[in-house]
Amino acid sequence: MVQVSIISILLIISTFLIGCVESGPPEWNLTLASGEQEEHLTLADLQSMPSFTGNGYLISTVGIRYGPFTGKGVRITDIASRLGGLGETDRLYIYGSDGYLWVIDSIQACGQEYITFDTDLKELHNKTVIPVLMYESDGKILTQEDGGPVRFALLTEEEGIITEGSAWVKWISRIEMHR
Ligand SMILES: Nc1nc2c(c(=O)[nH]1)N[C@H]1C(S)=C(S)[C@@H](COP(=O)(O)O)O[C@H]1N2
Ligand SMILES: [Mo]
Repeated sequence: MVQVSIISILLIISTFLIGCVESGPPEWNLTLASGEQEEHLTLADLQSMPSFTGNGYLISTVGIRYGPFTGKGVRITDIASRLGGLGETDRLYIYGSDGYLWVIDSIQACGQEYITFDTDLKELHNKTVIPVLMYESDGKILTQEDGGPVRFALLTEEEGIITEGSAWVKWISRIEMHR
């Protein structure tokens, strides 16, 4: 009797442990919303879309520099196209899973009108950046600490251009088209 209950307790414990290992963290997905319509993209969906690879280098409000590194992701203009395209007066609302929100218009979606600096932190004017949903940094999947699995990023063709960190929305979870 005692042996039977020990075996059943072990069975229950092992089932529980296997359950824990199998469940893991919930799978990430991105909600794209336009009016009443919603679409959900997995990381694999994003990785199968055309990508852009370029230079990433940001500075936080308190002056911490992250980079330089090579970032890879899907252009925000390609995401906007999936949502029917971004007109002159439309806006994209880009949300992090913590509720952080960054709003861009069609000019910013095309990479203009961002604050950029050279490596001496002298402000540069009229620099075009390439805004992407970044899922890779220096060839590796983005960590949670770096805003992964997917972060809004301002990449550049040219090296040595620093962008202002507040646009780099971490833990992207939802993008809404507002017309
Ligand atoms: N989801 C999310 N993304 C975010 C933020 C945030 O609070 N939540 N802070 C922004 C700001 S203000 C900066 S400067 C950069 C870098 O912030 P960190 O140094 O706190 O990582 O991330 C940006 N992305
Ligand atoms: Mo910031």
